[in-house]
Amino acid sequence: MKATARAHTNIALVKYWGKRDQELILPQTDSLSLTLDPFYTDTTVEIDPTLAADQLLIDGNQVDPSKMGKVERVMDTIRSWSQQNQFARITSINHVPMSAGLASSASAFAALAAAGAKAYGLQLARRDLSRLARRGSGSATRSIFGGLVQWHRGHDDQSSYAEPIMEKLDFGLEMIAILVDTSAKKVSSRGGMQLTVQTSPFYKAWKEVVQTDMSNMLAAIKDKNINAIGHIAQENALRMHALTLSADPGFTYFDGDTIKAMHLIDDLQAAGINCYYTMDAGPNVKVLYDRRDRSLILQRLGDVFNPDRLVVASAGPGVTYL
Ligand code: 2P0
Repeated sequence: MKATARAHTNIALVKYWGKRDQELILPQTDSLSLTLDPFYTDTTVEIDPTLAADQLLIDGNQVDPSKMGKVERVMDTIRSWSQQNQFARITSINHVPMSAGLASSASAFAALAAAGAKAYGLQLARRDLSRLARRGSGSATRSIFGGLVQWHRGHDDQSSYAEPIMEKLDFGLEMIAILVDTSAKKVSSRGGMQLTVQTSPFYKAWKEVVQTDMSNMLAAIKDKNINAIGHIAQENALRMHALTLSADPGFTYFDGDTIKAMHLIDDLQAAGINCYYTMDAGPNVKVLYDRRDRSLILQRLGDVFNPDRLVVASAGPGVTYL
């Protein structure tokens, strides 16, 4: 009747950027991410037979029922799979600083899927938990697992799930987020990716890019080759952002400081310091590197950006019950 789960956010190294089914959230391509340790969501789901609808409290604030569409999609699926029709009280606490510019939807929907399934008595394999989380938000599919995770595009609901590539990292891949701007984004990922699929003349080429990047990335992970992982992630991110520029109307998530950070990392690379950048649906820049180089890179980034705008994140675990 009541369960609490914790799930962590993730950063995509090969990006998901487009759906082929809006209802089930079936993606156009595979994607691959690193689950992050410091940022997570704790969610409790408690069935309450007296409720006439689900209730949601996020960080202590009641959410308007008209804004619960994504949550309802997950909860309705749980009710359908468990053949129950009762509603629940859902309480969610984000330990993802809104200011970090890291998507909390990945951790939020992964935690909701895990807590909801348990509260309703479903005993789901983690693969099926990832299919359930997928209905809330694409990136949540991957947050069921820790470490490096692949989301298979699949050909239908059953075959589109996430799978761990390496749950416990035994090499030094790490990330620093440079928080260049913390205001709300103007174009949602959901709207932005849909516009891109519909209007970018480069979308077909993107699907081919992802196929190549996925196989090269899997090989680089097998070799524990951080430079190859970083290089592929950086090129993949640039090509994703080239898609937004090529949409109609074209748009970008970058702002001036995004470009400034990219140039700084290019300069560090040219000076022989191995670090790479990736950006998601927002202006913040995430730097990938070997943890041995952490203090040197933090120092160089701190020469240009305020050190309190730099957040270090290492690999994190998959979903757990509290
Ligand atoms: C990713 N992003 O692979 C990509 C890269 C942002 C850039 O997944 O519509 O919140 O809920 O499935 O997962 C962010 O989009 O979108 C995202 P929906 P989601 O991490």
